[in-house]
Amino acid sequence: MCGWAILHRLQTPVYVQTGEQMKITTTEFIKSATRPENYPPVELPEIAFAGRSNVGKSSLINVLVNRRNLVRTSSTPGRTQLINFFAVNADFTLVDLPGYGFAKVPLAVKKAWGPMIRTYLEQRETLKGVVFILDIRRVPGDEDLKMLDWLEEFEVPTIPVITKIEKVNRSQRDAEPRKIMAATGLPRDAFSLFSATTREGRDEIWERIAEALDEEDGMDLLGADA
Ligand SMILES: Nc1nc2c(ncn2[C@@H]2O[C@H](COP(=O)(O)OP(=O)(O)OP(=O)(O)O)[C@@H](O)[C@H]2O)c(=O)[nH]1
Ligand SMILES: [Mg+2]
Repeated sequence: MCGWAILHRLQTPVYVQTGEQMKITTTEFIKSATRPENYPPVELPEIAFAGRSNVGKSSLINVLVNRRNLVRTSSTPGRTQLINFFAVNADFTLVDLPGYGFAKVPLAVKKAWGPMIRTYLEQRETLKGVVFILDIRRVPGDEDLKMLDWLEEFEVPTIPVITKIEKVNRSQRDAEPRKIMAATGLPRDAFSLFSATTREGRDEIWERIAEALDEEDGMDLLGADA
């Protein structure tokens, strides 16, 4: 009985708790990196967060792990220019990717961004999925679409999230995502709606992350209608 329980535990990854709430016991900053040789060792499965500068990537991570300031958020867009790795429950890694699209970032930084992100998406063996974040009040731009192309090209399972939803009224909550669907070509059900202010959508995003971490069940949304 006891042996079976242990075997069962070994076969069921502890981070997969679909239908239950994800329990966060520890969250820890591991390191920052720009190049593969500086990434943390290939050990834990990983979920990265991508989106335009100031869209709310760091805020989303903080809400997920119930920490006010694990990841630095900022009203000055373009502050995060490194790939930041965080370990959760010593079980899996969350990665805050530098944002794109901020006009005032120096040209050299802008030029470095593309190869840095492309290389990460292409080469990171432990990457199980990317939470791709869009602002409900903004029609996706060229850089958002380029990011989606890369995710598709490298076959990274993608969890599209529309954030800052508390900023708009009920009717815009229906209307705005339609513009986002038209621009990205993704269906309405592909998107989870989220607000870092009200924490709405948090549990659903955790469920989708758990699914992506569990490789077998992970769903490649972008490839779904191919
Ligand atoms: N109203 C509202 N504000 C939000 C929400 N999410 C983030 N913000 C605010 O948006 C600003 C940017 O948030 P960050 O989480 O720092 O955004 P980021 O995507 O990490 O930005 P960079 O690191 O510069 O790429 C901050 O002032 C946040 O407080 C949200 O759901 N609702
Ligand atoms: Mg940030």
